[in-house]
Amino acid sequence: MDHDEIRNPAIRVGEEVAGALSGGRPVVALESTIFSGLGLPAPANRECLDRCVAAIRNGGAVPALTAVLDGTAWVGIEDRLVGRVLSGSAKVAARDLPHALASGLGVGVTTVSASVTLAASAGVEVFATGGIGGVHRGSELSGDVSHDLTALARHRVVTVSAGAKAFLDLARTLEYLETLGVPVVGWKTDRFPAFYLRDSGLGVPTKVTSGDDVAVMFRSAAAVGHPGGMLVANPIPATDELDAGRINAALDDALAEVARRGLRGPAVTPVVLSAIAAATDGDSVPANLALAESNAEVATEIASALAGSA
Ligand code: PSU
Ligand code: MN
Repeated sequence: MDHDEIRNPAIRVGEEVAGALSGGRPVVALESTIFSGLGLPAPANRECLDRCVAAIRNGGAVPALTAVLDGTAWVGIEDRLVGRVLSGSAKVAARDLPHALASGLGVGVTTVSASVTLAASAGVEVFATGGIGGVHRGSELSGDVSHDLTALARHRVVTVSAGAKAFLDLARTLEYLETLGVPVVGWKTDRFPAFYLRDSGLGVPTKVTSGDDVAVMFRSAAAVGHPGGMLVANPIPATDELDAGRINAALDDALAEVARRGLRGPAVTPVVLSAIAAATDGDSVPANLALAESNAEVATEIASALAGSA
């Protein structure tokens, strides 16, 4: 790290996003890990981003892709720079942001925790992802609990996801969200989804049926001094859901491979995702794209409701 010159810590809001925010128009933030090779194989990663961006624009909102480029944290990466993000391979969680910015990291792809942190700093209230991180199976020994959960509790941002990553301990993830005081609501359902599946077998405390429902809850939370965000759990569209037996067998195999290779921490997800893709003959990839696009649509409806209630 170069200490001779203390650079100004840099967060840059894209021009279109800045214009929308100052005009009170809806904005939806996106993370970048899922659109990198760490989240999806090329060319599905670009297709996923294109579909999410189109869903947001079709709904009348402005997309704000977050990432770190040359030591600058962007909220609303400009189109000319998107190619660099897609090829990024350094995963940046919220706690990695200080070092990424201070060291001038070339390309850092942001996780949910980093994206929610950046969205909040830029004044973006709604964020869409695929699945959040959470409590890993075996966390009683490994201690592996994603910082995503803490970030949801810390920042006033609505996160829309298809539940959490499929291979987590979902019951413990929900318990942990409760411990942290994060309201969890089901989008048109009272079931907590399991990424590729519409129902994990676990329930959620509250069902919402519109962007307005979420907007009223979010404004109410702020009014009573609630410090953090909310999680909106949106199940994968029924036509894109995978077969439960097949996906669970693929998950078990993938986790066995992770254990055999002794992988831990941030290295786990990319290996599990590619093992699942291989075990499902690639069917997990279109499912992943469909759920991400659906989350972007729901996030846009919520962002529009919030923009109308600001
Ligand atoms: N869910 C997926 N694919 C992913 C992720 C989640 O299906 O790539 C990424 C998200 O960016 C999430 C991150 O924030 O993994 C969580 O990583 P960890 O478990 O290391 O905290
Ligand atoms: Mn982790």
